[in-house]
Amino acid sequence: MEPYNGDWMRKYRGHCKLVLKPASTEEVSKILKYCNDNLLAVVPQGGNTGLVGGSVPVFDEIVISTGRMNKIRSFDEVSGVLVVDSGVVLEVADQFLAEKGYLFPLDLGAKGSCQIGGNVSTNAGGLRLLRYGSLHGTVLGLQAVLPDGTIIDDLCTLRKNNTGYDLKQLFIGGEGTIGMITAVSIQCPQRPKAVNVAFLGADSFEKIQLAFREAKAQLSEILSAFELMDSYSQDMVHRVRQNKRPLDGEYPFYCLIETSGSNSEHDAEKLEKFLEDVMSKDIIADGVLAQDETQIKSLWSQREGITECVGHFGGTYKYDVSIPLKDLYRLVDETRERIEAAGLKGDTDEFPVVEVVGYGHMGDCNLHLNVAVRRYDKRVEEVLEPFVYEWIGKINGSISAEHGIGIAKKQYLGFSRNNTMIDLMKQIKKLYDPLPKRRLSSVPFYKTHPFKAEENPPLFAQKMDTNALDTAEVDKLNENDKAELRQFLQNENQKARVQNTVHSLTDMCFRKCITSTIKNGKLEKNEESCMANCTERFFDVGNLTVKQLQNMRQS
Ligand code: FAD
Ligand code: 2HG
Ligand code: ZN
Repeated sequence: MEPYNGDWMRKYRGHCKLVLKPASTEEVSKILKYCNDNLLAVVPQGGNTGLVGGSVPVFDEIVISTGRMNKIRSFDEVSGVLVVDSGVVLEVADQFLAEKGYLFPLDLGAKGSCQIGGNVSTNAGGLRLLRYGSLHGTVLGLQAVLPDGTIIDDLCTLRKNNTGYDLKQLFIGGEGTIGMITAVSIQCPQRPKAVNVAFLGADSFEKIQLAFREAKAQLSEILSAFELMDSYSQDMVHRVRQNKRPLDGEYPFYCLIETSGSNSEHDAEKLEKFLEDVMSKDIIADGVLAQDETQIKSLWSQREGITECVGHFGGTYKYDVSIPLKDLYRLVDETRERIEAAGLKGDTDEFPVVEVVGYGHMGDCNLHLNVAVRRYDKRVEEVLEPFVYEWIGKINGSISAEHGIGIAKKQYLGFSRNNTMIDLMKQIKKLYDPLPKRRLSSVPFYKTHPFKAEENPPLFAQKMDTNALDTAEVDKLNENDKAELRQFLQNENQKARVQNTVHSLTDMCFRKCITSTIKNGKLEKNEESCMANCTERFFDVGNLTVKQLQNMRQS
């Protein structure tokens, strides 16, 4: 159960006891209907690579994992339209397309684990949005299941379809809050025959902006990525991997430029000319061009590896934001200043912060501000939040450029969306998931289902016990083993009963004590002590009753 209960950043944690792995849309429909009728909370989970805690069962929901829905349904080699189950891993889809001369129009560092349902649900942006656009444009159709089990079949494979509201758009980036995506049809471009990559160093962020402008002008239609990295992020990669740096010198800023076209020589020539030009104008201080596939991979890994290397020391506070280009890096500088002024950053273990780094999809005005920490620490969080969100709010940026809201940013939505919009979102949520009376106020609308109802908790444990045994296998055992198994099952059943009691007790106390919105899965101080009191009193009563019964039996 462990991998389903935690997230990639080791920041969010749930205690879910049941993971369901449907293999078809119909099975998803049956599960959701059952959970809806019985007020059981669920959370959809794909590859669990999300960076805002949205896929983690922080309210101990049932996890519905899409991993077994992993079929490529169809591919039209003329139109380039691919239809896949939501549990197909992104890299698997792209490899399938490569054999047909096509490309998946999304690429990102987690491609080996993330799934297409998760990508679409988060409206992931990734490394080539600059070239292939957002999933809001490339996804042509969806199959999804609403919380009450209703199947929405909209697996359209046509580009043009102006027949009323485009309902699929609500599921793209909807983070599973209004239903589960079970299949996706998507427009895929031809795989470029020629890919070239350059890695450049510059003396200032202003110069990187100039380089971006020149790249758009000179490389125009073949430009497929323009990625920013600061020296701190590259130092991290170097420190963790101990590898050779791509350039001989060290610079405050770096960018990775990729071109994708149909003529390798022509594209390489264009990129070389561009490089000569920006170096002669003193925009770029130094640069290197990849000579083969291995070098292309190695340059990309300097950029794609940042997330992993930054997390290497223990954890990362992540801010995935959209900011107008001219102000983009200022946020990193100001954040670093604040962390240093608070005395939280240093080289030894007593300091929680290792480094403050900035990088991202410069071509899309999307900055990733990462604060690498040795451990998650309230003092660091207080310096960062709400500071970062207020900063973004003031310049009309977006507090989530591509990772979504999840559990991490729910309470900060107001910095990027006004009340009218948030109210509309809540109404949409209610329309698709209408259980308002039974929902607890403390459960965010940014979750698929309300908290599970008091009367239902024992359900899971019993179900798992009966399903776990294959009677034919049991018959093969000798008498001793059978007796041992019986004893084991008796113990497990007893454990399950205790767990169920604790579960219903937790639910009851939860309802009584938790009145605020939960932030990062943590409770307020007064809520914590109320929960502790409530559970302790419950056990006191239990103990007294047992004692009283024993006394009665003895007398
Ligand atoms: P999960 O993490 O399992 O789920 C994400 C959210 O979608 C959750 O709210 C979940 O409940 C919901 N969900 C999942 N499946 C479904 C479904 N079938 N129906 C309805 N809801 C569902 N993101 C970017 O945008 N760009 C990047 O460049 C990028 N790079 C990354 C690099 C690394 C190393 C890592 C770890 C993450 C990166 N991410 C990036 C973040 C992440 O959003 C993506 O990895 C991916 O889109 C998540 O897919 P997943 O299958 O892992 O979804
Ligand atoms: C990337 O662009 C991803 O590499 C992850 O979106 C960003 O780790 C992050 O903050
Ligand atoms: Zn990103």
